[in-house]
Amino acid sequence: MATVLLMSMFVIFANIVVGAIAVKPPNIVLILTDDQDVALFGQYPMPKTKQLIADAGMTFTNMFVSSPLCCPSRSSILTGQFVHNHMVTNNSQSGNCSSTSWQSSAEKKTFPVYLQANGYKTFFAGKYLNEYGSPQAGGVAHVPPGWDDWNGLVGNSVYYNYTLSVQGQAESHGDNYQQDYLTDVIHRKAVNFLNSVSSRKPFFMMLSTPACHQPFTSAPQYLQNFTDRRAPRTKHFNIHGKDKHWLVEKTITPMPNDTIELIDDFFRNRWRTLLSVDDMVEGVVNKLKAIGELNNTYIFFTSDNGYHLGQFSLPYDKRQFYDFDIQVPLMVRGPGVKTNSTCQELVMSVDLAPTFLNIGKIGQSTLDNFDGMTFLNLLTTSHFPYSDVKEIKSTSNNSSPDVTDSYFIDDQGFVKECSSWDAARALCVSWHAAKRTVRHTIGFRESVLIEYFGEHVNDIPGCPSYENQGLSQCDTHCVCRDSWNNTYGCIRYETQQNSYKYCALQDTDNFVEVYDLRADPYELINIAKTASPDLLTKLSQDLADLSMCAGETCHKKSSSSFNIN
Ligand SMILES: *[C@@H]1O[C@H](CO)[C@@H](O)[C@H](O)[C@H]1NC(C)=O
Ligand SMILES: *[C@@H]1O[C@H](CO)[C@@H](O)[C@H](O)[C@H]1NC(C)=O
Ligand SMILES: *[C@@H]1O[C@H](CO)[C@@H](O)[C@H](O)[C@H]1NC(C)=O
Ligand SMILES: *[C@@H]1O[C@H](CO)[C@@H](O)[C@H](O)[C@H]1NC(C)=O
Ligand SMILES: *[C@@H]1O[C@H](CO)[C@@H](O)[C@H](O)[C@H]1NC(C)=O
Ligand SMILES: *[C@@H]1O[C@H](CO)[C@@H](O)[C@H](O)[C@H]1NC(C)=O
Ligand SMILES: *[C@@H]1O[C@H](CO)[C@@H](O)[C@H](O)[C@H]1NC(C)=O
Ligand SMILES: *[C@@H]1O[C@H](CO)[C@@H](O)[C@H](O)[C@H]1NC(C)=O
Ligand SMILES: *[C@@H]1O[C@H](CO)[C@@H](O)[C@H](O)[C@H]1NC(C)=O
Ligand SMILES: [Ca+2]
Repeated sequence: MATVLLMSMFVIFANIVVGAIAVKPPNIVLILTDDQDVALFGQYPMPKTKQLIADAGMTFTNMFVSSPLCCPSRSSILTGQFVHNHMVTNNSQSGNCSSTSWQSSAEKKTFPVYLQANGYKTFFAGKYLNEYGSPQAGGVAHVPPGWDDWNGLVGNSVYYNYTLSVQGQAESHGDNYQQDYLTDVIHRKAVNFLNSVSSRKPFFMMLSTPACHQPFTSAPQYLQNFTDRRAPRTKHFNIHGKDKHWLVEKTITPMPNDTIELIDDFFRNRWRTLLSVDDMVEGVVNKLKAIGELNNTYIFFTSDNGYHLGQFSLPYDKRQFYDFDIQVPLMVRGPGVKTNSTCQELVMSVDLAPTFLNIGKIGQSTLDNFDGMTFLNLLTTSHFPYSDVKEIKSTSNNSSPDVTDSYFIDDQGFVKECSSWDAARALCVSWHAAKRTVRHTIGFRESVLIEYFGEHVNDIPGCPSYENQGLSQCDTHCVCRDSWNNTYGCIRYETQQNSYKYCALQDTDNFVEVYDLRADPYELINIAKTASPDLLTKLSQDLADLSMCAGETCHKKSSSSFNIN
């Protein structure tokens, strides 16, 4: 009897041990850049990242953020919630950016809290939320919950002369490149952390770089790169937006020469800062390989919002609802992720948190509480049919290749990838057939919600006539980049048949912009006055519904089938 009991106890014990080894969840690395676009070839200057993440995994061609501004967007990444649920509406504490109210509510339910409780060792380095570390919000002593190893930047992105909160203690940095360049500091801290991880405990690592945000300070060895380049002259570059909302109408077209010079300078400097991120990606991947964890680690690479440089004569910034500001890169590699693959499914920043929890084997009932949905099934190939195609024959016949796209359709209808792009002439000078595998869309989600609250300040330096007018970010000949009434909700649909965007502004005109992105990918023609009333009713109703969703209702509403042709 005793022997039998002992035997069965041994069996149970052995199972637990074997089980524990077998089910150690994969590690996760999230690399989050600041203000890196898709529309202006933001991924182009990163050849090592392309090789080590994109070619080794999956590239998403339809990844959107919940709001095109740092603090609201980052709060969505952390909580997996839309802005109307986490209530971080702008970059100020009064708009809940890292505010005491955020700390006592939404921050307690960010994804690292769940991962840590489920046995992950968690590490953070870099920019967190723009108001993090301010004295009114607990200063550097406030270490956000869920992080075992905390290295949070005080304030907004900078490259030198900053303070980090290292486990709640201030660590000051000056401007010595070898010691202080923030992207490199994040790189070194990440490698040190990887030296300390145990092979028995999974880890989560978030590396949040200042690149390629203002002030665009590159490492000294990269100051001379890209001198021959200039900002892409996209189809919407330096043209006046037609039938667009008030703030866009107020821009100057053609842009003055000094504005264009500034834009070209910003473009080059943004790319230069990304070269250090590229080095960091290489360093982290090599270290993961050296410690034997690379094949059990998912690496996600994305950004908190897009960017524009001269589109519709908006000099520079984000904060608008056009694709250039709301679309961001997303590349993922990891166990079971098909190499060299592309996924066209609509995914969002709010999906990241539930996807991490899914990888961490946290139960579906917890995942259901997030506004976003896990896309782990899209990453691993076993659940869906997909087609491997060597060269993709397009059904459309566009005889003039769109040289502003890294992928374009040649006059025989084949998809080509640009391999050498002449920025000065805005020409693709050589290309090869696109060889990526493309997965047919399965309708993971059909719509995304974007919410934005326009910022305004009273004091407008250099533009006295704009004081106390409800505007902000005015420079480059007093063109303003934001205003109280640049406040909007948008729904963007993407199905196999249709691609629409519907945006409703909360301004004195209740202005509406609607785009048919299949027919008009550059959002040149606002069809709000010409579209069928049925379509407009459907779009505005779906926007209203999604704007009030929470948790599971967001999943249902964003996937509801689209019936209008
Ligand atoms: C991905 O494709 C590129 C060419 O586009 C090739 O050089 C590379 O070896 C491929 N990588 C993998 C992991 O299949
Ligand atoms: C800040 O967050 C709290 C808690 O979620 C919410 O009640 C409040 O309305 C938010 N403030 C703003 C300005 O959105
Ligand atoms: C850093 O701060 C020092 C002292 O205030 C200043 O002299 C230096 O120019 C700053 N460096 C940068 C890159 O801003
Ligand atoms: C940056 O410039 C250096 C020096 O010209 C060059 O060796 C290097 O290949 C460039 N790097 C990239 C990624 O363009
Ligand atoms: C602006 O630049 C264009 C093209 O380089 C040039 O033709 C024009 O004279 C410049 N205008 C001014 C005011 O400098
Ligand atoms: C990772 O690679 C090691 C050594 O090549 C192997 O023993 C291990 O099973 C692999 N793990 C996974 C998850 O593939
Ligand atoms: C595509 O366009 C070319 C040039 O206009 C034409 O010759 C060809 O027949 C077209 N092909 C199709 C499939 O429409
Ligand atoms: C941020 O939002 C709060 C609450 O609505 C508002 O009082 C504050 O003025 C906003 N900040 C800016 C810079 O617009
Ligand atoms: C937007 O706000 C500006 C600044 O307060 C104001 O001049 C303009 O009339 C407003 N436009 C609309 C459509 O609300
Ligand atoms: Ca940002």
